Amino acid sequence: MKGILITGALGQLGSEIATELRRQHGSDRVVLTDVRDHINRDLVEEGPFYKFDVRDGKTLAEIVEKHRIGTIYHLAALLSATAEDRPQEAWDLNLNGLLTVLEVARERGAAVFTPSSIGAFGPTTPRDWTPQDTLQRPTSMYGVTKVAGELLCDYYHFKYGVDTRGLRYPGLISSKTPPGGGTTDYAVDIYYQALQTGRYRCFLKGDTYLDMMYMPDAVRAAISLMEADPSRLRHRNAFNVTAMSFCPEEQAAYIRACLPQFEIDYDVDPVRQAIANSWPNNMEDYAARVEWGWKPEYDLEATTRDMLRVLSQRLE
Ligand code: NAD
Ligand code: AKB
Repeated sequence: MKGILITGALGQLGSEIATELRRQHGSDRVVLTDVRDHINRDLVEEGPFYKFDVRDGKTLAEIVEKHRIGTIYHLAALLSATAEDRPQEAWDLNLNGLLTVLEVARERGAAVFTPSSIGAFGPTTPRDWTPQDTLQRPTSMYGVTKVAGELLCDYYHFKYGVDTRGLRYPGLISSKTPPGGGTTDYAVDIYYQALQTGRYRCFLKGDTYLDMMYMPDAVRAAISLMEADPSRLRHRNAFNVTAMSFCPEEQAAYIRACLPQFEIDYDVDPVRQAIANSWPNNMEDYAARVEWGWKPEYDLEATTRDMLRVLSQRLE
């Protein structure tokens, strides 16, 4: 069987996809790559790891050849808040990084998974039950790169036959690796602060609804999509997937059910609030359910209980 390679493997999503793929296939068969190597040292040390910039196509091609890679999970990117701060850098990494991966995949016959995001939608997109196929005119640099990336992946599929697949992830909540510069980061930080200080100052308004997903569902979604029967896929880049939609006030209420003294207040960041205002309140994910059997397992209550359980053990 061919190997699997992950770019951005030490980040929030990569570290968890890496752990699951190595559990399923063995550490030697899952090659991790990232531009940094000082975090998640367990992953760096337990199997093949290469530190390089994903835009270095020569190095990537050599590694793909050496390890007989059949599938690339391409996760190296700048997220929405960082991208808005450094838009030119975001364009360069998010699109030239993707183009580099697609070119190597085309030359070596590898399949490519690339996450898109709720950020691929914009203020003119229907905000409630956002359809799979709809207007996409995002106003953030992150969103611009995500829409362009979706189109580029479809192009490589139709033009060159590369097996490209992707998901429009909502905000991801996880306990292992902290999030890396997104608008939905509050939904993770709130659990750490609830346990450590009993209070949280939120940078989004309390009534801002956004789609979210707990990491075990996000990992399962990516792997299921890459294992799906291609003849059933009418869409490819990228499928809406969601598990829950809530606002900070509601999340605080669920935390209070476990930690009654918990308090939240607000100090709104206009940049991240503007990004959140341009994203859907909640998406429909019917195409993913029909075409490859997507079904989430964690709602807000289950996510909150599990996050508080895992983090309270870790922070002891
Ligand atoms: P992250 O910031 O946690 O991880 C990204 C990783 O990419 C980091 O480990 C970083 O070191 C690495 N990286 C950065 N620049 C690089 C370069 N030049 N070369 C190689 N590696 C580089 O991000 P994440 O949350 O894990 O996101 C992964 C993907 O999922 C991204 O495409 C992101 O847009 C998408 N996504 C994430 C979320 C979320 O809530 N986390 C939601 C929707 C979509
Ligand atoms: C971000 O907020 O940038 C990410 C995302 C939803 O794409 N979490």
